[in-house]
Amino acid sequence: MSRLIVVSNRVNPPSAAPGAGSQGGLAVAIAAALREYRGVWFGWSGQRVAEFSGALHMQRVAGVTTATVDLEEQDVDEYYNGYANKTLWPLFHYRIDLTEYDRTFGTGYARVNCRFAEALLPLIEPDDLIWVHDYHLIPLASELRRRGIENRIGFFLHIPWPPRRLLATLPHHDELVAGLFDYDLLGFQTGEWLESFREYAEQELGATLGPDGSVAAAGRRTRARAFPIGIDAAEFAEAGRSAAASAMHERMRRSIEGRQMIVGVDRLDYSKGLEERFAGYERLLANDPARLGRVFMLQIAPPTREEIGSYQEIRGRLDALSGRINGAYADVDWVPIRYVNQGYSREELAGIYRAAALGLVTPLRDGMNLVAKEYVAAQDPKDPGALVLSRFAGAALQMGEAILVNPYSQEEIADAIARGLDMPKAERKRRWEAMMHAVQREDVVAWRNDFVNDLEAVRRTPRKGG
Ligand code: ADQ
Repeated sequence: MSRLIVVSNRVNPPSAAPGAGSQGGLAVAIAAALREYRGVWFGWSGQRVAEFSGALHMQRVAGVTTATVDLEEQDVDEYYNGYANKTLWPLFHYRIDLTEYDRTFGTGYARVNCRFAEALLPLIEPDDLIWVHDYHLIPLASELRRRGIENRIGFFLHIPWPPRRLLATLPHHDELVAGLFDYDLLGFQTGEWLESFREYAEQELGATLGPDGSVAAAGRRTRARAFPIGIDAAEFAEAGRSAAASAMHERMRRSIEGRQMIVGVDRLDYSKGLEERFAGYERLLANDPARLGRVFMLQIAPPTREEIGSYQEIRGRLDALSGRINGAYADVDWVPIRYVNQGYSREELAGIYRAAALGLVTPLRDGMNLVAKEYVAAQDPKDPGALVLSRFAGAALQMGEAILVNPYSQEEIADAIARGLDMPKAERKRRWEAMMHAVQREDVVAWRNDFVNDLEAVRRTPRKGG
């Protein structure tokens, strides 16, 4: 079996102490992949240094070997906060209004990808499979090929692929996308994003599309497929059976005091539709005063990317909005929104999800959305909660038994919440069973096996002239 090298911007090895702090969906997925393969996880350490040295920090944590490099302040500004999170993230989430185009961002992005390739080079053995993750690292394969690497290299995009006409607003978009043709395999979350990519390749790059998923342009050929990511369903079920989960479930049960709890769990990001969600919930309270005092919403939203202006602004707006709604509707013994800005361990999250009558997952645009899957996995099979899910999350394609909504519409959100809260138990169980089946079948193990097997099956013909 080939060795696996995983490359992602941040490296989050599995925590040595179970339950100590939170781990994002990607971190859990990658740790699960590396547990089985004799591999290395490479990326940025998260540390900033005065001068880039390329020195590798090697570590072994809970069976996973990690190799990280530090970056300079300017690298972090231009590559991470700049091109990745001020340019590509908003653009790929259809937020052209928030997208910043600055030439220095592009330069920094190219420089860091070049630095990553240099640092990674000594770790690569001839048979290794290299699996690169996400929008921070699109040019990495080209940088490795330029240095003579002929290994099989795959790329997985965790976020949506935008429509062609949106992507065309990015200066040098064609150069960026051309870099993807140095990968042997490209993975997208859903058929919809895959289609957008193929259309872009055909229309903008004159690519030829093959029936087997191959996409060829400018003398290079890659293969593109949808690989919907899942959660580690077995691990999450185990987290749900832990003492920490039970303790949290009991704590929630006591504080719910017979009311119905609606739960939302998201990184504090404008793509998650939190303002629209609060406004939709407010509409419910305004439409249906009988629910006052009988329902409340718990929104957990730890801040992310706090150095970026658009994130500071949305945080300010959410503080104001939750404050306004609570001010308008709260009573001496009840508040409609419990708005919490901290993270919780996976065990605690499992206990919180289970205590809720309804999960509210309404991103405006989301590559997949693992919270929807975690919510389903955490439910009590005998009395599961209902799920309201945005039709613009990749997860909606696999979870058609959720109550699907247009997250931009306050009325639809309000109606969907009411419907979910009032749904008879038999219907909740029927819908939950169908969703749970999909969550278990299309879990992170299937996702990883699928991708790695496809990558392993690639036959490479060495390129001429790099
Ligand atoms: P994210 O945008 O981070 O991921 P998501 O898929 O929902 O979105 O994953 C979030 C993860 O963070 C979940 O595992 C969740 O439990 C965890 N999390 C969120 N809030 C938390 C909190 N308060 N405490 C603890 N944990 C918390 C990106 C893409 C998604 C895609 C994933 C995986 O944007 O569309 O599904 O990658 O590919």
